[in-house]
Amino acid sequence: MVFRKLPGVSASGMGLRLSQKFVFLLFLSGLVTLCFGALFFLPDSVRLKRIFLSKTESQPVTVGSENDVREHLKKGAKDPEHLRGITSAKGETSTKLKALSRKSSVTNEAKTDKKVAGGEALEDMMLSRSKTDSASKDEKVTSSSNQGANTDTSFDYNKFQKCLLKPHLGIEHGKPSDPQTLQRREKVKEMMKFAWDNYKSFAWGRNELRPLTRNGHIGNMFGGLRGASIVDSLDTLYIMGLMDEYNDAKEWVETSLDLNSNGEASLFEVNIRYVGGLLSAYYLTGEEMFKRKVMVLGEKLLPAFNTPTGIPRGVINLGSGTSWSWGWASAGSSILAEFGTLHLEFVHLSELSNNGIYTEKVMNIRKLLNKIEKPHGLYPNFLSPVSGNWVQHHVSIGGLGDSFYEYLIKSYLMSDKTDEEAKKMYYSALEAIEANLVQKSPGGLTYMAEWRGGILDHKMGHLACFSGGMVVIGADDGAPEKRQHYLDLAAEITHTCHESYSRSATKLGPEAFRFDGGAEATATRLSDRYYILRPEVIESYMYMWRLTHDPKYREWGWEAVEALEQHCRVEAGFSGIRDVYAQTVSHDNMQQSFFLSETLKYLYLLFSDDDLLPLEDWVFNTEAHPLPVVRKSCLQGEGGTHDKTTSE
Ligand code: DMJ
Repeated sequence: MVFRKLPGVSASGMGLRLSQKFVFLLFLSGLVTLCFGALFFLPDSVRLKRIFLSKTESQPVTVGSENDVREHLKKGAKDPEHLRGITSAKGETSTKLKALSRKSSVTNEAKTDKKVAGGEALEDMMLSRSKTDSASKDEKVTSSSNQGANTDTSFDYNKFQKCLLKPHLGIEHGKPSDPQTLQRREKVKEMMKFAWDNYKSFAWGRNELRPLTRNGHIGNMFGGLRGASIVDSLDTLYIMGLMDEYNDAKEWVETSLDLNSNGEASLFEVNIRYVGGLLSAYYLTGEEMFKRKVMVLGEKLLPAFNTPTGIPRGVINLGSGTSWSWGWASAGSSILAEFGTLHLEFVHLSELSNNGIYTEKVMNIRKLLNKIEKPHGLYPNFLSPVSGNWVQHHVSIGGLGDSFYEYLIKSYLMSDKTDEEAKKMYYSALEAIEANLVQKSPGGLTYMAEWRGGILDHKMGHLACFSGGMVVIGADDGAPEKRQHYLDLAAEITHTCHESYSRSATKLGPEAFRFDGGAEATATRLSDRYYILRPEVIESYMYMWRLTHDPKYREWGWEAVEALEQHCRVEAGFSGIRDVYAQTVSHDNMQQSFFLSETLKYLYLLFSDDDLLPLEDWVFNTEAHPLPVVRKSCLQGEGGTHDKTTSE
C-alpha cells in the first residue's frame, strides 16, 4: 500500500499510521464533497438531483437565451471582467456570449436536432395534442385569471380605432410613388416571403429556422413556448399584405400556441417577442383571439415581480411562477435592459384588461430607478432585486443597458406626451450619456463608449446602434435649443454605424467595433466579427429617413439589402455569418426570429411612405412590434380623431 512506503511514519492500529489515516479520511471527505457538488451540474430532469436539491427562490439559474449562459459559467461567471459585453443589450443576453456559446450549443443543438429529426413524428404528435388541448386550457386560465389579474377584457376596439389620428395602413398601404423605391420595397417583401416559406417548410412550430440543416431550433429562452418566429412575424406579414401567410400564422396561434408551458423563460424575451407580438397583432387586426392569448400570457409573468423591491428577476418558470436571477449576473442581480424593457407592453396589458396591476408593476420599477442615486447621473447595468442597490458600475448603451433608455422616451411618446416623469428621466439620462460616454474618434466618428466605474472602454456594440433612432425620435421634445443638436447627434451616430458596415468586406457590420489601438469602427477581436441578422443599424436608418427625408438613408438601407442577399441568403432561408471581414463567408445556420420581426420590417418601412404605421400614432417596442399611442382622454370620452381617409 502506498502509505506504508512513506518514510519516517510509525505504523498504528489496522496497519495504518495516524497520518496515513488522516490523509485517507481527507481523501474520502473530498470525494464525498465532489460527488455532492456534481449534483449541481446534472440536468434538472435527473431524479437524483430533484431529491437532493429542491428549488429555492435564490437558486441561480443556468438556463440561457440563445446566448446560453452555461458558456458564461464555464468562463468564470464570478469574474466581472468576463461579464463585459456578454449580455447583449436591449436586454437580450449576450453578444460575446452568443459567440462563446456557439460551440457548446452546437453540440447540444446537434443532439437536439438529431432528436428532433429522429423524434419528429413524436414531437408532431405532442404538438398536435397540445393543438387540441391548448385553446380550451387557455380559456380555463382566462376564467381563473378573471379572479386574478385580468378582470375586464371589454376593451372597445372601435373606439380605439377612432382615437388614432390616421389610418394605420395609410392611404394605400404606404405604397411609394417613386418606381425605384417601390421596386426595392417589393424586393424586401420577397425576402420576407422567402424567409417565411422556408421557416414554414422546415421549422413550422419551432422557434427559429436553421436554414443550412433545414430544421427547427427550439432553444431554452422562452420557457417551452414555441413558434417564436410565427408570433414575431404576425405584424410584418400583415403590414406587407402577405395575407395567406398571415392567416396561416394566425391559425397556428389560435390552435397551437400552447401557453401552458412549464419551463424557465427569460422574462424580457417573452415580453418583447410574445407579449409584444400578440399585442401588436391585436391592435392592427382587432382579432379578439390575440387579446385573449396575450392576457393569459401577461398574467403568467406577474410572479416575477414578487421580490423585496418589486424589481423582477430575469428568469421565470411559466408554470410555477418561481423566478430566479440569471446564474451569470453578479450577486443575483437583475439587468437594467431587462427589467427596464417592460413598460410599453405592461401599460397595454393594463389598457386591454382594464386592470391597473401591470402598470403598477412597471411604475414601481420606475419609482425605484428615479429615486436611487446614480453615479454621474448614469444608470449602471446591474441592480439587486433584494436591496434595490446597484451591484456594479458598468454603464452601456449597448448590451445590458440599451432598451431601458429606448423605453423611457417611447413611454413618453406612447402616453401621448403626458408621461412627464419618463420625459424628464430620458433627457437627464441622455445628458449624462453625452457628458460621460459620447466620444469623437481621431478620424471624426462620433460613438458611444462604455463606462466602467469612470474608465472608458472605447467600443460600441452593434446593439448600441439603435441609439441613432432613439435620439432622433426624441429630438423634437427636448429643450428647443437642443433640437438641432439632437438631430446632429443622431445623424452622427447613424453615420458611424454605417461606417462599421462599409468598412467590412461583406458590407455588413460586426457585433462590436472599436476606437482604440488605431481602430476606427472596426472589430479588432475575432470574437466580435460576427453578424447575426441584427436590425439596429437599419432601425436607425428607418427613423432617420422618417424624420429627415435625407435620401442617403434609403441608399444605405439598400446597401444592406444587397449585402444580406449576397452573404446571408442561402438555399433555405437567411443565416447569420461568422466573420463580416471574410471574403468567403461561413454561415451560423440560424435565421433569428428578430430578422422577420425587425430587420425586414424596418427595411420595408424605410421603402414605404410615412403613412404606413405613422409615428404620430404608433411606437415600436424593442422587437419592432408597433403599439398604439394611448390617448386617454379620447378613449375615456366620446373620442374620435380619425380623419376617415382610411384604406381599411
Ligand atoms: C432583439 O431581440 C431586440 O431588438 C432586442 O432589444 C435586442 N436584440 C435583438 C436584436 O438584435
